[in-house]
Amino acid sequence: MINRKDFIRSGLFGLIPLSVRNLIPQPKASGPFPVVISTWNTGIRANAAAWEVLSKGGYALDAVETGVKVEEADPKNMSVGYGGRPDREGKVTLDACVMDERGECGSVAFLQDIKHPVSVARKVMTESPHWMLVGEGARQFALDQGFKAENLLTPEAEKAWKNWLKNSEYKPVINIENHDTIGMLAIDEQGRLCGACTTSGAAWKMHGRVGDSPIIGAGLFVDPNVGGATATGLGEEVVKTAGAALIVEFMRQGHDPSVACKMAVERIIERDAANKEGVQVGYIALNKDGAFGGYSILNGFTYAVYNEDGNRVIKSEHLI
Ligand code: SD4
Repeated sequence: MINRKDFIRSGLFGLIPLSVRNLIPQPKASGPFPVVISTWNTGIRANAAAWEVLSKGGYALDAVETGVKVEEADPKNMSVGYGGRPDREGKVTLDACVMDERGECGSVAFLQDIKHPVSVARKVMTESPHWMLVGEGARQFALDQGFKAENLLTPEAEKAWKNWLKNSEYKPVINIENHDTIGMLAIDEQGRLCGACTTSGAAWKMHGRVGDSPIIGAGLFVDPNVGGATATGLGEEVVKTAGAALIVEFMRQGHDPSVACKMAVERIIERDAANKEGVQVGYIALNKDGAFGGYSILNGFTYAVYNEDGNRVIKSEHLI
């Protein structure tokens, strides 16, 4: 006799029409829930805000949105939202996405003047017939939804840009001094797994450049039957190996989250080993049972976890 869990794992569950599937009693959440995990040391503050939602029995999507908004609003975080480093034209352009426990998603890219791109991404998911809006279209949509336009270039970020202009040298390097994109995954008390990712992207990028962070399957992916993964680092490398989706597929094959992240990091190296000098990518993953892990190419990547054991930073294992 096949049990419900094995039946879902077999893939046959997916063949049942959604209307019938919803009538089948959902399994009781099994993990040490709630749990929230996010990229870098700064994730600790974002986790604390997400925990406020989760610990009151709130919804994982509200938790990840609330959590990453802390970083979007912080002018000291020069990789996300307000205060983010601009592109080479001096424009702050933002990328963000969300994915929920149903596998629904919303995304914005190359968005200007709006402090909370993650909330616009959520609106794209819930209030538009599309999954992604970019540039001026995304900005107009945000204004129509009641978001207000504001200048996101802080004096500090402008100063850093003017300094950079002196040599105008672009090195696509993401390291300990040039990071903080926040990717966050959470499971709420009911076992709902949701994720969000938000960034101002690579500093001094070309105007119009979009990274991995708003790309579903690259910067973020959630499969409610398996788990979720999210990325930070050099987006071009993450996209070329479909990083987050790859990790979810490795977890589907039975690998632990940290092993799945390691395998995805190795895939980046395998693809083009000759050109990886100084390239950093860090992944974190959370499976549907609440197990988590992370892995990066280079030393220096950290992530923050909040669960029943408290909120703490974990130094990621790394390849090099
Ligand atoms: C990007 N992945 O736009 C982002 C940058 C990043 O920490 O993660 N910075 O490529």
